Amino acid sequence: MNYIERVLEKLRTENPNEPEYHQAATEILNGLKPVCERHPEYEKAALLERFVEPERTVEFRVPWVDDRGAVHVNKGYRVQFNSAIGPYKGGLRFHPSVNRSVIKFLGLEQILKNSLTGLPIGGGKGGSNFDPKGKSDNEIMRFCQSFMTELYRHIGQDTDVPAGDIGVGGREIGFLFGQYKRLTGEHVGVLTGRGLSYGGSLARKEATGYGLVYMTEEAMRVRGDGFKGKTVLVSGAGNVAIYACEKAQSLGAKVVAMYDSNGYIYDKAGIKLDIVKQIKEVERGRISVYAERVKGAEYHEGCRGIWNIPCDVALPCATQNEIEAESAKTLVKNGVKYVGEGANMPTTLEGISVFQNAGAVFLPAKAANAGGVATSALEMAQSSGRLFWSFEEVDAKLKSIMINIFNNMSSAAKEYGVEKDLVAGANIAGFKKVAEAMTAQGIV
Ligand code: NDP
Ligand code: 2IT
Repeated sequence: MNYIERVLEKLRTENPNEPEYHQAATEILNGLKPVCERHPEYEKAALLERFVEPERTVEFRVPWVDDRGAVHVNKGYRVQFNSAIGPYKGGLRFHPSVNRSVIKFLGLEQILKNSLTGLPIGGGKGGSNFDPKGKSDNEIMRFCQSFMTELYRHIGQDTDVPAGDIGVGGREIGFLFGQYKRLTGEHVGVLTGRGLSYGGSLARKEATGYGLVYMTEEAMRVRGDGFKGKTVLVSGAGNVAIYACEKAQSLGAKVVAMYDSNGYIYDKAGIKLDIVKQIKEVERGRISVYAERVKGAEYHEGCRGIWNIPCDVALPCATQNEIEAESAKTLVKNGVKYVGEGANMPTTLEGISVFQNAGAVFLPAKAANAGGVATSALEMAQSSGRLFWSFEEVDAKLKSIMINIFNNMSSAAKEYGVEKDLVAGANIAGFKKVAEAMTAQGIV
């Protein structure tokens, strides 16, 4: 067994029943093979063993009372994975599927994603198996207050800075921030994705989706191609999906389908995004309503069917493992040319191989969706400097960060002899800086 196989074997044995964590670690470490061959000193320093082990995992009880007076208890998590290059940074996810494995896969990915941004942020992630669906604003507030009543002692503007993820948007960040401030008395940049009236940054809301499209556009540009006239599928109908759709449309693409966890809409004439925003951002309703409001649009129960729609570009922006091998094969058969991952790990390992073997351009999540956390880091900079930048300023920085990441992962892939493999390129480019910082800081 070589070094990487031994590390993966140890990880699987010591962390049984954590399939998402195993999947992310396998993808990352396999991509690092050429780096470890070039740097035998990493094995002597057990660098990979340290890299895949969180510095700290906090697991806690979150009790709360619903509107009828019934008491509920959820699990809360914060995994502080790696602080080699900066304070822990990463979102909070509220979704019934959240468990230790999901938070650890997200945290591990986050280390390399944050490194790729070029900004000084380490990796962390957190969340709860709380299901926000169907809850009143008051229930959401009470849950967030209870969650923060434990979390506040573990975070800080210079130690660990959470943000949003699935189920955690502007409303939740507001409630979480209010409780943090009440407990500590400090109005500081301890959370990002804050509202504009209390320390947030312009363009943070749009950043992940816009960033994804900026990177995909760059991948097209170097091939003499562009979004104009392209047919695009966007999965999800949340924060990332909506702003990916908006930017792709503004570049002349036709987005024909989106979904939420119940089913997908197909609008041959092109999605009317103002209607999606009204349903999802204002009414917090189901995407099925779109087909009731838009003539000619179809609604289909179930999500997977979306990948049967022929397209040039697929932008999975909902959740992990939404594209498995079968869906990837269908997309390839129907002529997909670009796949940009807006969600974290939306493609299975087998699905990635299908795309790469077919010669589709595959932009991996840790690079393609890094625009969100990069703009969070810009929000942190504005908080520390007591500054407020214009939308144009933040958006221009975001775009240049995404193009830099694209160039860095492409050249890392080339440098290590895996030219077409941007998955390996992203892992290598992200890991180099983390490895250097960990090495410089000794065995910690
Ligand atoms: P939101 O909660 O705003 O939206 C999530 C969307 O995905 C909803 O439409 C939701 O549908 C759908 N979805 C969630 N789980 C499932 C599921 N199991 N099956 C089908 N659909 C599902 O989250 P975001 O848009 O913020 O996050 C989407 C993805 O992007 C996640 O993978 C997240 O980790 C990643 N990401 C987010 C960033 C950010 O800045 N927000 C930054 C980088 C990555 P429903 O409403 O029915 O649950
Ligand atoms: O997955 C992610 O990068 C996020 N959910 C955003 C994290 C952040 O700190 O902005």
